[in-house]
Amino acid sequence: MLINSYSSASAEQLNAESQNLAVIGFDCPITRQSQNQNHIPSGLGRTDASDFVHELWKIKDEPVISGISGLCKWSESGGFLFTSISLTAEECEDLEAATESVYAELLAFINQTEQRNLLRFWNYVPAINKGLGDNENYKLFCNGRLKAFKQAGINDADFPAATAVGNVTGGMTIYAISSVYKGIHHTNNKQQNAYQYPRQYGISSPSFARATSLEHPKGNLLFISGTASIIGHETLHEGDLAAQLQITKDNIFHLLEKTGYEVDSIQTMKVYLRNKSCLEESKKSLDKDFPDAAKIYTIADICRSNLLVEVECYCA
Ligand code: 3EB
Repeated sequence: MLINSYSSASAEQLNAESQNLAVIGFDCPITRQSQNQNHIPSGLGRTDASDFVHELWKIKDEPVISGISGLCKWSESGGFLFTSISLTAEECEDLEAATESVYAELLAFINQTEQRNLLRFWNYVPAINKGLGDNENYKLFCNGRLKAFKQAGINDADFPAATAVGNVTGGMTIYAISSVYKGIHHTNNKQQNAYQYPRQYGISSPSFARATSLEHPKGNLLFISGTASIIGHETLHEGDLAAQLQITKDNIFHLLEKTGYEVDSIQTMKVYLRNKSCLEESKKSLDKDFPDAAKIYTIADICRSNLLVEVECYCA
């Protein structure tokens, strides 16, 4: 079964462990050297109070094979494939073109493997709120992503669960989990499908599902996408952290209910905070409703500048 956890071990310690599909790093720059390590730099920050150093993905009791193909770093175990590409700041100066080519390469690589069913994408984009209107970086990213998906013949109903937030280091890291097993992509009845958002949110709508689940012989699993204080297509409670957290939790409860997962099936919650000052209130709010889930609090810009917090979940 696919296991997600958080670790306080160093990169050196984790490099010596052979069973990790992926070791995700925080508070470290996206450089050329980082391409060669068994380590994926997220570009995200941590808060001073953080007791984690890395995020880990592994398969219980299964060997891992890994390699590099072009820009793709990949690892494979138990029917799951983890693939990532990182670009330095200079390499993503034209963000739309860079995103399109990264997605084209990731999708082409994944599609020629046995694990070609897309389950989950993470997108850590530079200065995501920089630029005005249709030139905001998030919107340029959405243009590049949608072009690559279309070019690969992947349409709305096939988009997997995802997160897209702004990193704090510059550069861009995109990573994906795919599988030999086909996932089921879910909508949120309280939210408009992101791929059908109206024109005001950009030329290209965001290409993701609200959640993706998998019925797996060794146990079912569910990825809940980055979830925020949005109802319909509108941001609610601008500037009010407590209220944004409540809407976010309501959306997560709805997705759990719709997909048939219990609250205590949530293994991990990865929380993205626009400001360090959001930490205490967010912890209080999430610990109250999800006491048993392991949580990390990262510093990231949320893709809409009026959102303070976003939360994703992995359930198994
Ligand atoms: C939203 O619901 C908030 O563009 O891949 C959440 C998860 C969000 C994924 C993406 C964006 C993405 O529209 C933002």
